[in-house]
Amino acid sequence: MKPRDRLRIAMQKSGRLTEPAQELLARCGLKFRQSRDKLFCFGEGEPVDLLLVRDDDIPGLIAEGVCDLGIVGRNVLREFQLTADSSVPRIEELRPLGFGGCRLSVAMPQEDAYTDPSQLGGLRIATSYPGLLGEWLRENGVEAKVVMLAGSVEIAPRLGTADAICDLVSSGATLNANQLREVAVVMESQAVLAGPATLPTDERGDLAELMLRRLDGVIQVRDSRLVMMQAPRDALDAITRLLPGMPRPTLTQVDGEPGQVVLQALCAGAVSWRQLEEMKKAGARDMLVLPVEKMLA
Ligand code: PRT
Ligand code: ZN
Repeated sequence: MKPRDRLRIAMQKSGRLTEPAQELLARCGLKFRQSRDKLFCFGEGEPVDLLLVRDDDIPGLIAEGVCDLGIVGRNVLREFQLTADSSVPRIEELRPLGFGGCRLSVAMPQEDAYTDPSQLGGLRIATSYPGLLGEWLRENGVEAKVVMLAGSVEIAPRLGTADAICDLVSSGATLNANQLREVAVVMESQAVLAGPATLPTDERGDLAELMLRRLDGVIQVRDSRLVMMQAPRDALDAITRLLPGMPRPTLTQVDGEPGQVVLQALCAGAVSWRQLEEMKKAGARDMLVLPVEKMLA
């Protein structure tokens, strides 16, 4: 097989992660042309292509070397790490991506009492994540029967095929609709960039490094806000403490008002209404919170 000279990134073909992943890659300056079979998207400009697959296949495709990187839920990646054969190359989480947030939780029928994990002892727990659930049960010293189901896990208790479930939850509406109650969080998840533990040392490795650098820039910009306001000089400490990431603000003197300054600060994170109100109480006024488009140190 001829070695590939283009970087290949696997992502979900159609599902929850598809749109945000496409948007993230677009922000990294990548443009794609979709092929007729909708399996590949060819990069225009940069030598980076996409492979569109089911999310569950992504870690395996990276391990086999079919793809170099992948965008996948941490839940899918961790399950792969826990259940893959030891001869399979290790695939790591390279970056959290900040979308696709959810948690893998244990849920029980609403009427069942629950105070701690020991109550799951001897129960049948249905899940599509036997590796993650098994690890959590072991860590909590619980012996339960793990029932593997590929889908529709939430109906198992009503069907009588399980006593509890372990499944992904975001709003909790699905659990509610099935008269289930979340009782324990096994893991917090979000979409991540997955890749081999060591990147190749050839051109594709250089491309992967470039992607990581761009991604870091995009994530940093996405999470940054430029905050501007006027404030009394003696309230600066109190105000700075309220700003996300406690930045070092730039100050400008206000003409004719020696006690007042205009403050400008680049913050690492969103600024809530509550934080703004507290800054106003501390004496700030004319506050502006602006998104950042690009940043180069
Ligand atoms: O076809 P393919 O295999 O690629 O897709 P899929 O059906 O396996 O995956 P998909 O698109 O449902 O999810 C992809 C990834 O999104 C998951 O691996 C998670 O990392 C992440 N994610 C985030 C979620 C959820 N939120 C989520 N809510 N995945 C699934 N759900 C389920 C949840 O289990 C429940 O059944 O969505 C339902 C609604 O959730 P509630 O709690 O809001 O009601
Ligand atoms: Zn899937």
